[in-house]
Formats: sequence, C-alpha cells, structure tokens
Amino acid sequence: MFLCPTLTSKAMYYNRTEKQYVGFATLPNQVHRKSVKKGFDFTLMVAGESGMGKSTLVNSLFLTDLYKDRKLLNAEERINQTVEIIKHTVDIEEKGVKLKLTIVDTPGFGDAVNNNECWKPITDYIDQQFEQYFRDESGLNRKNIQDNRVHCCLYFIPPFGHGLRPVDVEFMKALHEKVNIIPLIAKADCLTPNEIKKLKDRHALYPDKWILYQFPECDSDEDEEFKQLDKELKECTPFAVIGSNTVVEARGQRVRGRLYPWGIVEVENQSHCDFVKLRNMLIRSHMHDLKDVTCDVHYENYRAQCIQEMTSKLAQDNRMESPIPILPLSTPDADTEKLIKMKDEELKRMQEMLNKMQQQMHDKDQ
Ligand SMILES: Nc1nc2c(ncn2[C@@H]2O[C@H](COP(=O)(O)OP(=O)(O)O)[C@@H](O)[C@H]2O)c(=O)[nH]1
Ligand SMILES: [Mg+2]
Repeated sequence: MFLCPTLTSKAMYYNRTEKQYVGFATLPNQVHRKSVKKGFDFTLMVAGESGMGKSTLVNSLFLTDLYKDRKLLNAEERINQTVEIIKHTVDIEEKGVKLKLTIVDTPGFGDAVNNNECWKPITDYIDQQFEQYFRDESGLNRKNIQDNRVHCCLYFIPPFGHGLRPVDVEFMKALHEKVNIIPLIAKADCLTPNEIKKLKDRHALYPDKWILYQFPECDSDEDEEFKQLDKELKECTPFAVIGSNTVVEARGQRVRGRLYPWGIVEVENQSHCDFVKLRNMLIRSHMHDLKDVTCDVHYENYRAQCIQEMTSKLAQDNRMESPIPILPLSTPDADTEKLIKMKDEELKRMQEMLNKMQQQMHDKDQ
C-alpha cells in the first residue's frame, strides 16, 4: 500500500509518543471561536411594582443607560393603567465578546387600583414569543430565526411588609411554567441585616421552591471553593439588591452607591447587599443554564402542548386536506386570518410532523 511520506512520518510520530491523538481535543476551541464570532444574546425581563428600582438595577447591572427617554406617569394617570411591555435592546462588547442584551420592562404591573390578573399581559407576551419561535421553527427560513424568548424574569418584591403579598404569589404561580423566575428583595438599603434575614427566612417557606428557577446541582468533582460558592448562591435567594446610577466617593475610591446623611451604601459591597452575587450568577455562571432551561423545559412544554392540541383537533377533523390550525392559542378569527397567510410548504411540513407523531403514539400504544 502506498502511503504519502508526510502522513507516514506523522503517523510514526504519534506512534512514538504512544499517545493516540485524533484531534478532537480542539473541539471546545472551535465552539468557543464560533460562539465569539456569532455573539451571544440574552433576554431579561424585569417585573414588579413601579418605583421598586427595576430600571436603576438594570442600568447598574449592565453599566448602560437603557432608559434615557422614559416618561414617568403621575398617580392619576396610573389609576387605570394597564401593564405595558417595553423592549430595549443594546449591544454590549467586552474583550471582543459581543452580547445582544434585550430587556423586557413591564411598567404598570401592580400599579392600578384593581390588579386583578395584572400579570396576564406578561404571560401573553411570553406566549407570543414562544408562538413566534414555534412558527419560525416550522417555516422555511429556519437558519435566521430571531429568538425573542424570555430567558429570565427578575421579580422585585417590596422591602416593606411581612413577606410576599398575594399579588406576588399569583404572579409567580402564573408564570413559573413559562419563564425562569428569580425573586429579588428590592431596595435592600431600607432594611437592617436582621430584617433582611427574617424576610429571606419567610420567603424560604413560601412560595414553594419549585415555582422559582432551580439552580442546577453542583457536580461532585468540582473543587471545594466552587462548591462553597454554589452553596452560598443557593442560600442567598431571594437576592437582596440595591441599585444606583450615581458614583460616589467611599474610602478614597469612586464607587457606585447611594449617599445618605449618615453614610454611603455601596452597590458592589458584598456586606451591603447581594448585587454582586446576582450579577455573577446572571452573567458569569448561570446565563447558559437559564437559556437551556428556557429552551429545553419551558419552550418544550409549550411546544408539546401545541402539538397535542393540533393532534386532537386533527383527530376530530376527518377532512385531512383542510389546512392545519397551528395557532391554538389565538381566537378563531385570528386563526382564519393567519391560516390564509400560511405557505403551502409550511403546511406540508406540519403534516409530515403530525403523521410522524401519530405513528410514534400508535407504536407506543402497541
Ligand atoms: N433606597 C433605594 N432607592 C432606590 C434603589 N433603586 C432605585 N431607587 C430609587 O427609586 C426610585 C425609582 O427607581 P426606578 O429605577 O425608576 O424604579 P422602577 O419604576 O421600578 O423602574 C428612584 O428615585 C431611584 O433612585 C435602591 O436600591 N434603594
Ligand atoms: Mg422603570
């Protein structure tokens, strides 16, 4: 057999070293290069009553001013205000790594006199993003899908009172199957360390833990320091946070903080609040997991529910040639409108998918 001389010498080299080297050890580098080139995206929702410091915290977290043009409403205007959904997108770059950050703000939540079902526009918004993704995924141009699914929701709990209010519990119950909820105790500088501890203990009892984002289990082979940090992080929820858009001078250094007649509270000082822990968790350690859970759990639930509804509709409808209703969450009128717009290719695709699923179900039954 003829062997090219370079190949032979390389093969001899690897044999000599006795370490079989195929080359897949470079795979992480390839993934890293590709991800850096493509950039990252993350969609963060903030919810809670107005004045809880949501906008200030977002600015403090990402060191940007996302709310330059905002207009604040007076009390009269807020009496009947419904929840608005406002999206801000910024491109941030750090050491050559690009992050497309989308903040979904929900001004008006809990502000009206009657807060009955005030979380509805928020759940609807999250569902719409899933619906859009589901439709894009079943369409022709799957390569350039714009993913607007919400990866995480920071929920601001007021620092006063005796723990969660009914509206907080209802909000979390309504959203926990759609989005990763991370609760925060807002404006923690209004509380003494003892009060923060008490509030955290009370939150630890309720709501049920499963309603909130579950931090992934720490691998047993991680080092002790990592395990300790992971434990502290899990014990820390709800994070007691402080936000500030001003820089003040403390101990000879310029820091982000709030200046009071009796002293300075520093946003990034870990003995003052959990801001740093929250930022590390959100940006440095758990961003990927939040995205994975969104995709693998919340979106999959939505998708399975859609397909189930479609299958049962199909089973009722024997006219297989008729168009398939793929938008079970919308009204019949809107359905008809959207059905008209659907392309033939998309229909064919859906049909194939359904046949496959029915076949799978049939096989399972047998
Ligand atoms: N004491 C205190 N005040 C804060 C904090 N964060 C924001 N504020 C103030 O609370 C007010 C409302 O903040 P804003 O970010 O607009 O609240 P939003 O309506 O929830 O977006 C502003 O006057 C902020 O300066 C905080 O952590 N502690
Ligand atoms: Mg705001």
